[in-house]
Amino acid sequence: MNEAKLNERVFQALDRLDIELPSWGFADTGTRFGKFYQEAAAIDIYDKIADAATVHQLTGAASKMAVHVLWDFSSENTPSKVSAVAAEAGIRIGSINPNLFQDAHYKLGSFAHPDGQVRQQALDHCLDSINIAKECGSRVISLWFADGTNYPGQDDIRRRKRCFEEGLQACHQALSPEQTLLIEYKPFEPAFYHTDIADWGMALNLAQKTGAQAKVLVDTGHHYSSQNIEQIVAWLLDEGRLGGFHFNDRKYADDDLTLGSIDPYQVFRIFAEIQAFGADQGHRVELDYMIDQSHNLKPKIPAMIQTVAWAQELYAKACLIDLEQLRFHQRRGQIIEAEQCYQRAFMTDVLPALVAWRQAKGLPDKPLEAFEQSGILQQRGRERHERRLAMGISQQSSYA
Ligand code: PSV
Ligand code: MN
Repeated sequence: MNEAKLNERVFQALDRLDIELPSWGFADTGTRFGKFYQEAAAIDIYDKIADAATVHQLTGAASKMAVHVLWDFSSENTPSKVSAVAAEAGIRIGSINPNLFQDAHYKLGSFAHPDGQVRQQALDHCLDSINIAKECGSRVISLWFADGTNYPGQDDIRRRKRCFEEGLQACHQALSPEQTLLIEYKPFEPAFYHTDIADWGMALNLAQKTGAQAKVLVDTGHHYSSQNIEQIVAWLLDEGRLGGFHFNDRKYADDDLTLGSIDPYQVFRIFAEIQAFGADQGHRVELDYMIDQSHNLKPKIPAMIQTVAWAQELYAKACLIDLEQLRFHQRRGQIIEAEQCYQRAFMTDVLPALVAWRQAKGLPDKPLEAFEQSGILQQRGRERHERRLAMGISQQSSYA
């Protein structure tokens, strides 16, 4: 492929790619063993908006921020105020994530809890979240349930399944026509015997029973080792039920590592399925790409810039697969040649084209370096440190 053609393809691909950042990825978080605090970590929703906006300003590809209802809204921080501040900062509020796992009532589950009152509480929270989405002008309500059990015999798995069908249908009825309900699956954690929505098949089954606006969300960290995620993506696309992604990488379980840090070829293969599907359909595939990472060790804003920039490279590489050639070799059973269509695209250096795209958009050539030179991290660190002192918030390590 000559340079002009390559640039054209990459530019078209990059113009399409927008990745939502998680508000929770800018705040202090930890593992169950403790927290490593960062001075520049966001204290409140407005800091998170400022940080997400910085990532967008430098990468041009992260115009929305996902929010978690309980963590980000309050009687003071209302949806309209939060969205107005986001708009002023040049971004929008993206997916709305209800919180159905933190409250002590949810010890035995939310939608599948044995007690109808708790199930109702969970449903009410989802209905409130759908309204919050409407107020924020957000299209997406993203549901993740920690529901499950820890011991064989602990509860009736079929009853729990039917409760999910009921709860999700009730949510669906409250959606406005342009809204989408995303159903996320996860095999384990915090439940360690069975999780009610453990895999993509269960999520797909529930989405199909829920209604046309219910889709499946694939969190790349929520699979057993060596599961073929791009096959799941291909099947969900073919069923018209792929809603979006939570991107992150993992080595062992739900490790929340940076996208593509362990296996960039897998991200490329996922993007390849999406591009091929779009080409076969003759139109752009509408998906919600989101990052679900909370960096414990890396500084948060640069980690997000790194993530978005790397996603752009991998997406651009995937758009270089010569689909005509690929299909030609596939039909003839030419395995090596077909595989090389993938390998050549993956190995192509798209960085010069990405830099040219950045220049065309008035973005810095090197967003990470630009961020480092800006001094923003130090400045926000100082300012937030002072604010924490004034508010009496301690950042003492929780390690003994
Ligand atoms: C659960 O592990 C999850 O992936 C869900 O998407 C949550 O919303 C998110 O992490 C943050 O806790
Ligand atoms: Mn997730």
